[in-house]
Amino acid sequence: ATGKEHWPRGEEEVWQAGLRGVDQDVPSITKSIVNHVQTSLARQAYNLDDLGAYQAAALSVRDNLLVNWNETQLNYTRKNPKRAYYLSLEFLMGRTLDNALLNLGLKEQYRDGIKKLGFSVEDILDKERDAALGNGGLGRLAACYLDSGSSTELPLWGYGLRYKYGIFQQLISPEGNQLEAPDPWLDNQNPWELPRLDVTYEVRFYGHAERLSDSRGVWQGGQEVLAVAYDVMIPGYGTKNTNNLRLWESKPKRGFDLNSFNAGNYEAAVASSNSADAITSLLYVPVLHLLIEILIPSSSIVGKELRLKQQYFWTAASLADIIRRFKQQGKPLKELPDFVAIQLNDTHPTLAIPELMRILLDEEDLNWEQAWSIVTNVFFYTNHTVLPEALEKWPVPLIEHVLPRHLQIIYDITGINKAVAPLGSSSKVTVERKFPGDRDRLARMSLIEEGQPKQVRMAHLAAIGSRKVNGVAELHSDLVRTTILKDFVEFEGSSKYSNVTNGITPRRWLDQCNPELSDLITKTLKLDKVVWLKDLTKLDGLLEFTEDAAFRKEWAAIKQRNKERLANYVQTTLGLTVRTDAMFDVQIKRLHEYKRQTLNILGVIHRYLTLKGQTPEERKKANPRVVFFAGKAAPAYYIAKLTIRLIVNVARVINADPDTKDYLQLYFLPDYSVSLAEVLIPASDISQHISTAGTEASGTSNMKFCLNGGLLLGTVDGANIEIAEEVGESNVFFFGHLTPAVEDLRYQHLYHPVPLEEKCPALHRVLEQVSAGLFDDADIYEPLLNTIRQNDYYLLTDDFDSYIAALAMVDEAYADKEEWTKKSIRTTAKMGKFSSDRAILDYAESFWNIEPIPVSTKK
Ligand code: T68
Repeated sequence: ATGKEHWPRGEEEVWQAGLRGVDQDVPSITKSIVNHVQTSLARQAYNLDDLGAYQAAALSVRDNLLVNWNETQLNYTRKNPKRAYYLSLEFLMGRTLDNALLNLGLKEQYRDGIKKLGFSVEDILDKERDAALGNGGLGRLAACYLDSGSSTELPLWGYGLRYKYGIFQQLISPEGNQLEAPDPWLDNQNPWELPRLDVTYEVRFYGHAERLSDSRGVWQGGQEVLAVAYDVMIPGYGTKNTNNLRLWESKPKRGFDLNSFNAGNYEAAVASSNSADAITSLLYVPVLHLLIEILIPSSSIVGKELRLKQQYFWTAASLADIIRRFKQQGKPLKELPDFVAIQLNDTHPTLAIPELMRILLDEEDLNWEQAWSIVTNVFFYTNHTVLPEALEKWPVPLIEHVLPRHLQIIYDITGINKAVAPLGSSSKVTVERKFPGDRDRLARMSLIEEGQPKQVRMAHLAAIGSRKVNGVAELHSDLVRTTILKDFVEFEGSSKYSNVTNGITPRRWLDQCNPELSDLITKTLKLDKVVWLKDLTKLDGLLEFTEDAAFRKEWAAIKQRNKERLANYVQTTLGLTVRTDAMFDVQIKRLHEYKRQTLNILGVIHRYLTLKGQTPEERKKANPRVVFFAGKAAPAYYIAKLTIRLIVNVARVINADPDTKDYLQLYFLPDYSVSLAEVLIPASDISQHISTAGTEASGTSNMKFCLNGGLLLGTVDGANIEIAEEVGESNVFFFGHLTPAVEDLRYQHLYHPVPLEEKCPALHRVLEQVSAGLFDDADIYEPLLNTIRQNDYYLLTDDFDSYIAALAMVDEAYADKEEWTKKSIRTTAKMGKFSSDRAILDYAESFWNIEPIPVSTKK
């Protein structure tokens, strides 16, 4: 397909010579870097620091990505395959340069070239700022899926928002309080994005909507905001395929209001332009905590409206872009589901459902049945939580104010105005006919929750508007089917409600973060590393080497060097000396009561008190441990912030105690990020995933630790269960009550409470010491301790003893170093299932019906 028709102008040979791509030998690389120093950065060798060298190297690598990106997009345009779009409000990308070098297979060439220019590749890589456009697991999952989409050559694009500020930077005050600072990550120019100032859409807010017929309407007036596209190239591993992540920036449609300006009212002149800019200025931090809403009900109204505007702005711009691309094929809209699949990452993009209905009904003149049939074959919805307080609901008056036409459509979908077809169904089967007289069921299933004010239940809208609904691990998907969406399963049948267990990209989470282990695996498996990194089940070839003492020695030595790398990081960033001959025990994740960092810190205190009560001789038998915590708390989440404060103050006391400091050290590492995870994960001997059973949908860091040969200490929850199934229960440390017991235990707490000193004396002793002021002022932690003493919703009092017993088993197992290393090898060997390539191919085959479209390597 490189016939003359593709050379619209000039001389073909000249074009062909130019199109041969970027030369990738070391001399060409140094030339390209120097060139960028001079002409892109306008600098010279004599004033070039590491940051400048990073920027020039990044621009040089970007040239390679752009060539591949262009070829990939041209290939898609020519072949017109069905495409999938991943709509996510969060993409937690971390750094790009190292990943791009590894995916392109250019790391060694750039290492040499950069060295020849007088810099070190490690120093340069360290200058890059994380792109932290996400909160936690949900955002990092989206980033792993993009890596896998490109690596498996699927036509998959991401759509998100280009926040000016990513997740806040976390500082820890001397008292141990979390302080938040802005993250102006774009202050240094970002070489990884391509502004597409010509790709813009207008997005409307407010105004008024009128009905024109049963299903059609018009929406006019209000505010119009411009969405501008920024494209981020997503290179595949070991392939030229390079997909696109399109991030929208908001911009005022008109510069400023001339009337106000002319009248001398400058503030009013820029007010509407400021409100347009505001839409994409900040990443929203979820406050998954009811209390805040109850205590300060109006505190967040402005914030809420902004969040709703973000969601609509992003879904409207993305849909407009997707439909424009589809229309270029000249096909009728009824074929949209044959060419487009849209995955909704949680309920955040659910407004896409009424928005597509609005486009099809009001702008494209389709009737309700035609439109609904298109919609319900285009969308797919992934749920990431069953915690009731985390399910999204929007007040009806707010939607009515911001999106009046969408509210009408939502009411039409729920059937209030369409008596024959409730729940948007185009068939005659309705909830009312299937369950006659069951009014409770209708109320439970309604998209609208009664109350003051009425609220729209976004999970219900996402479920009924989608072709498939999935949870993110087997247990979680079961809970979705049997709890929050039970009525929908009973109405629609269970085949629509399925599971895709999460995955992680082994490129970043093994090859990039743990290069020595990656090399050892490549050497041992005698496979090209591209082969096993693209088919991670190949890792099980390591099993036969568990009995090989020389191999075990190398394996353990790499873990040791990774521990030293982490200790080195702590020394240079915090000025603290970590002992590296101890077991490294790590818990890193967002701070939340359900994740139970509190259980961990109370366990640490228990260990400390036990050591303190021992003679020096007795202590010598202890397994020395270094415990690491990292994670951010939502700024308004008081209890989570108190937990951080407790950890920091316990650390201060323990690390200074001469009796125990050889046996127990404790660190809270500030400002957790993707890059910090890349240092922590390879260094862990054991990691903790200890949520109350049934609350952690999946977890993905559990997979990352195990892939790097760290063992898992956890509850029977989320993906921990599937990890144990793969690696064998003898290689994980499980404890705690199981999901089915949780409800009964909570009931007992409320109606048959047992005093703590009887129920769990060990925990009682720990709480007494905290209350007595052993670590800080006596009263400070009472609100935190009271969550445990009073109704203990997350069951710390029920699980504490079995948690302490599990910690003891970990100590015992670690005492036999050879046996421990065998467990470590077996764990890595059985992690093949958790590659995000497996997960994305599952979405591609079972949901989206899309296929790999490799860029031909022929010139
Ligand atoms: C996480 N969810 C789950 N949410 O907690 C975790 N929420 O079990 C799972 O492994 C992961 O998703 C991937 O499936 C989140 O990370 C959020 O960050 C979030 C953000 C905004 C609003 C609500």
